[in-house]
Amino acid sequence: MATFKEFRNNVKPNWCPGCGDFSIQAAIQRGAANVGLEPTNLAVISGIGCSGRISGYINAYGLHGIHGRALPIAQGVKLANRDLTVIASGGDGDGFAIGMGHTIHAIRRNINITYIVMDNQIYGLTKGQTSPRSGEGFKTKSTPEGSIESTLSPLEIALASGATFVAQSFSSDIKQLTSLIEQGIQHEGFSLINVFSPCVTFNKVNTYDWFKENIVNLDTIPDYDASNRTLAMTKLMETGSMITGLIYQNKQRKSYEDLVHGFKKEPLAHQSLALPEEEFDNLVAEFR
Ligand SMILES: Cc1ncc(C[n+]2csc(CCOP(=O)(O)OP(=O)(O)O)c2C)c(N)n1
Ligand code: SF4
Repeated sequence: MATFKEFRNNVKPNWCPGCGDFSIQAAIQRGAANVGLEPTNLAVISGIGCSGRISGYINAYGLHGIHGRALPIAQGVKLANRDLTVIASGGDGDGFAIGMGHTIHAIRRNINITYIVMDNQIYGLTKGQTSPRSGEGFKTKSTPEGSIESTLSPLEIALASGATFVAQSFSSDIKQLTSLIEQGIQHEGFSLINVFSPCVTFNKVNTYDWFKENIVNLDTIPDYDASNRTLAMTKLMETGSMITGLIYQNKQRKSYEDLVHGFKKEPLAHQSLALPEEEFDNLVAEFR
């Protein structure tokens, strides 16, 4: 069985020292090993951004895609390879700005992949512009007088869009994050894990200390029930989306793959695409 070290490669991340993304990389490697995967069982598909580099830093199949397009690629990879564990990843700009349309439809489609958003509430790679996750009044080069747009709450949107697995964590809480990644991988459907991942270079507001002061860990809420969607929405709204832990899981709803009639389990590349003559004749007869 592979250990987390086998999910390491010899590529040195060029993230800034202290960037939250390092811990997310480590949590994915540990989570993959803990659920018994081998590097050849895993594909990590990412968008563009500092966070998007993650696919190059994990020893697994990987693809560093296009800004905002990690999910269409990841869903295609999964549908062609049902036995592969697929993780999609990228920044809050990637998934909640340019890629938001894909995010909503991937949520409601419910293909069995895990989507890990590295949420630093700013655009890091392009040197610090306001993102949809930035707070109101947030000052950057793109909003020098402070952001006048309201902050997007992607987890509330996810719940409203029919999500079957919604979780949130903090890059400093590697134990919780690793556990959520394991649960996300094991969930039979689309799992969304938003991870607060401080950008130490450009975001001087949402710092490690700021997150520590503002996060509300679900473990501190007695009798929280992650199968109760209304409760999940209420707690998100009450805390300004600052709750961490497993927020909502619906184990009843089947994945897209399980609902598609006749969808074969083996990878497309191993299937015979030849159509027996009798089946061909039947098909033609249907349209006569
Ligand atoms: C189609 C397209 N539009 C814009 C860009 C420029 N661009 C690259 S990364 C990025 C945003 C980065 O922010 P985020 O996705 O939050 O990731 P981070 O760098 O913060 O990890 C933008 C706007 C691009 N590469 N492609
Ligand atoms: S600019 Fe920010 S997000 Fe990008 S590597 Fe540096 S600390 Fe991380």
